[in-house]
Amino acid sequence: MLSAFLKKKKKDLFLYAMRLHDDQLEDISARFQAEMKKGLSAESNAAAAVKMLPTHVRSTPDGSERGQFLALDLGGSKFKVLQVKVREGMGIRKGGVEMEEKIYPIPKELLIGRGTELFDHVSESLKDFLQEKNINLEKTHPLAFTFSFPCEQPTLNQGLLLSWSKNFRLRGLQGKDVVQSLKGAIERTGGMNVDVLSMVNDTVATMMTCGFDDQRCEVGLIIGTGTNACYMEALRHVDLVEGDEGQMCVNTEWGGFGDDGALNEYITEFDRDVDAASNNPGKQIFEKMVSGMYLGELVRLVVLKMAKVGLLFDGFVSDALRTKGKITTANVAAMEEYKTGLKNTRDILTGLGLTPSQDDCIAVQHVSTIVSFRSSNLVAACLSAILTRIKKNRSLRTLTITVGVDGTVYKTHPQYPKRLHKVVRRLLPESHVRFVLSDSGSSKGAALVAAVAQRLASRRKQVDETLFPFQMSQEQLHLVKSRMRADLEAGLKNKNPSTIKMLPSFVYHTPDGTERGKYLALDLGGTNFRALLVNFKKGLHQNTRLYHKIYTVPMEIMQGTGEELFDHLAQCVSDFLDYMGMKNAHLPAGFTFSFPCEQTAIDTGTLLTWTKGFKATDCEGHDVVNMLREAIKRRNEFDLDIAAVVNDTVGTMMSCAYEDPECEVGLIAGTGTNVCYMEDVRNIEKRDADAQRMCINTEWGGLGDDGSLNDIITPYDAEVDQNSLHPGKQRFEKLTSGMYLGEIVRQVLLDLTRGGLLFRGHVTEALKTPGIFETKYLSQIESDRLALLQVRSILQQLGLDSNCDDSIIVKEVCGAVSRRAAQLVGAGIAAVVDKIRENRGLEHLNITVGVDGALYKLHPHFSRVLHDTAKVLAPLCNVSFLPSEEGSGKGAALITAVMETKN
Ligand code: 0WK
Ligand code: 0WK
Ligand code: BGC
Ligand code: BGC
Repeated sequence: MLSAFLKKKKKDLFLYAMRLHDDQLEDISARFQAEMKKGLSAESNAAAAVKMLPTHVRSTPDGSERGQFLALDLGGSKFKVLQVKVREGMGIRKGGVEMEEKIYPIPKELLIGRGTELFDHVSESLKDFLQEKNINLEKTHPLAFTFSFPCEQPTLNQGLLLSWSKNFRLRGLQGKDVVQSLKGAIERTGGMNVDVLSMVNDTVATMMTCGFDDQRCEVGLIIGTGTNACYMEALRHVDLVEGDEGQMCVNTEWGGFGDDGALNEYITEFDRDVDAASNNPGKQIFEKMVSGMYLGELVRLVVLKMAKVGLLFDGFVSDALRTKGKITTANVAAMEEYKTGLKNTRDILTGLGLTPSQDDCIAVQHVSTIVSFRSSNLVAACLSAILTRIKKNRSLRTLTITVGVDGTVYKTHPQYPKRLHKVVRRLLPESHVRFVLSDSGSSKGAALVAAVAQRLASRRKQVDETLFPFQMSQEQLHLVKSRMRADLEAGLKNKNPSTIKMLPSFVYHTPDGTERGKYLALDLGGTNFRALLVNFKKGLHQNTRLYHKIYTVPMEIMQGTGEELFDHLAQCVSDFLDYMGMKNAHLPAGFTFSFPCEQTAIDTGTLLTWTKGFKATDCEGHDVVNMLREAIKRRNEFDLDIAAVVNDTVGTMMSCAYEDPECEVGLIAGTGTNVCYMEDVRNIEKRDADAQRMCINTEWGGLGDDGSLNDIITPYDAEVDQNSLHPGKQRFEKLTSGMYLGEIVRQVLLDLTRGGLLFRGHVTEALKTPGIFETKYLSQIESDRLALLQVRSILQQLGLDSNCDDSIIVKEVCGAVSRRAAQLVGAGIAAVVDKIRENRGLEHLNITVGVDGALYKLHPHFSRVLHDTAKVLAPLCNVSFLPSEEGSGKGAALITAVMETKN
């Protein structure tokens, strides 16, 4: 007989391979970190053993979840049907959750039958639950589905089953959407209305359940029949999901760790035997070393081998000991009970038809300890890998986090939790890891996910409803085109006033390249004033020399007296002439004045009405050229010969026509919006001239001032118009130009925030401040290159504290408002070029539109949407758009040059 000591030695040897030392655990942790990376990255995910499945759960509970939900909890040791009331309903403790549940056993044969049969059983159980709990069968009940198997989820309520695991091995569902299968079964059962809002893995549901009471809970861990973990990963690392802002919960499916051989040196012969005898050999290697479905079997195989080699029961082996599953994980737990462990071991072995000696019992108890110790050690190693990754993601020195746990092994095995906690803390000494047991199963968490899904879905719906009026249908755009056309026609007629004034510009030709000489150009645009010196030299165009200086026009000047405004302009001109050293040059000047002026000649222009941000007094009805001349005279230090005053659209057309002779339309999409084009004189009733064509400044900004656009004007537009300097005027401009788009966005954001859909419903002072949302922010926010992070920092600058969902919605609102603006301008252009085509009786027209304005030039999408819309609405015109390089000032100089050569 072997000496007891030797025997003991040999026994220990047996289990030597199962004793894992910290350096081995650190090695396993490192390997698992590598596996996680592989699973997260798009190019290596397909071959990764650890699948790292995105769950579309983007946040842990934030206290706003509420609602009543049905819940199904399928895949663990017990299939449960539940009703979960979150913070709602009678007698609920403030902020509490009330649950009613019923466990429905699943007949064994169903676990290896057809998938549809299992879901029929699930659905019938659901119906039984509704009837038993007298839950109204008519009402549609939102349902949260916990399904504890690896599923690829394109969205929160879709789950393509990748493979079965544990003791489930059904046919016909792999690769299928299990939510559809559930819906199909519920339909087949009939008599109940259920809306499956979300499907989550049990780890995710467990994390959410524990996150309900502990905001720090960002990891979900199951050590039950199977084992698995999930955690909140930075979205930028989840390649399979678009977006890089915020977080998303990833279901690691760590049960598959080792399926690619990564754990081979830790696999013992017993593990191989368990795997070989399992219903999914080669799969879930890590799970088979750790989880409740296999621990008992591992112990049995070890004890069996030790008995066979005579180290136990004097070599006697009973049939029961040879029989698979005869030692359960519950037995293992019982054997490790503090006080009763040894007795339990004797009873269990006796139950297996063995007559164990005291040593045998101690040895077998020891085997159980080693096997379950290894399990908790392996879980600790992989858990510390996850926690280390989270720490790195957030570049934290120390991590304080909570892990939500569930599962029979963790819940019922006496030593397991303590051992696990101890090893995790030993592997991560500087972190503070709290473990919270999920006291009521995972369905509370599943319901919380459904509540979030419900809130997101309702928010989505409300945002879509809010933004729907901004979506222009082709019909609506065609209507706008025909209304624009009608008012262009009406504006040319003498009879009745038209919303579109169609102002003659007295410019009859576009440049022909013969222009020569030095000219001054003054350019009062929407946002600033520019003074330019343009020198047209012999030879090619690019020989034009141009110097300019930009001057701001302060608000108080824009809205002061006319005298102050023109004195300001004269002072800027004086500064420019000093700057150019030409105080005494007495040059001919062209004056671009981007406001509606009635002209009776090229060098006079009576301001009809201010627009945009201007409201200077004593100007409307006055000749702006005289007012400038007066101001220059008042300065009495230089003299100017203002030879022409043109609208900025006309200046832009001329400027671009200098480059491209086909340019016969000038478009401004800036602070304001407007277009001019070469109209046939025969169509201009109010002005006869002996030229074939004349450029008409349409002032199309006024379209709709007679209510013709009321069917597309939204309440937000009406609000912006009411708060504007010139209510009721320039309605088309107020739907399309830079001065107003930011305000429209602000009104929509205000409304969404008041509706609790944004910024958590906090209407900040910032959001109530007119003009705070400058149009430049739209351009920045909508740029594709800009991650949501930067959107948030823009919102931050505006004093709007936002989360990632908020920034997504803000970006959408900006997009809806700017897209509509570009489409409407596109419809306007289509009306203009089609008129020109018909004026000239052409089947097909090639034409170029010269464009200027910050909105067109700086907005990331405006110009493309404008081009596409014009193309669709004027298919018989081939319209090219030519952004003006030097602004309309050059155009004014060109016109002046034309005038000079004529005189
Ligand atoms: C209870 C949870 C369930 C999960 C189970 C896992 O409610 O979602 O699947 O824990 O533990 P098991 O029942 O497999 O031991
Ligand atoms: C630059 C032109 C100017 C015009 C302006 C419009 O030179 O005449 O008024 O573009 O763009 P905004 O400055 O309004 O964006
Ligand atoms: C499944 C996981 C599940 C785990 C715990 C594993 O077999 O693949 O999806 O989370 O068991 O139930
Ligand atoms: C003015 C037009 C100008 C346009 C673009 C509008 O507000 O009425 O004259 O062309 O803005 O600057």
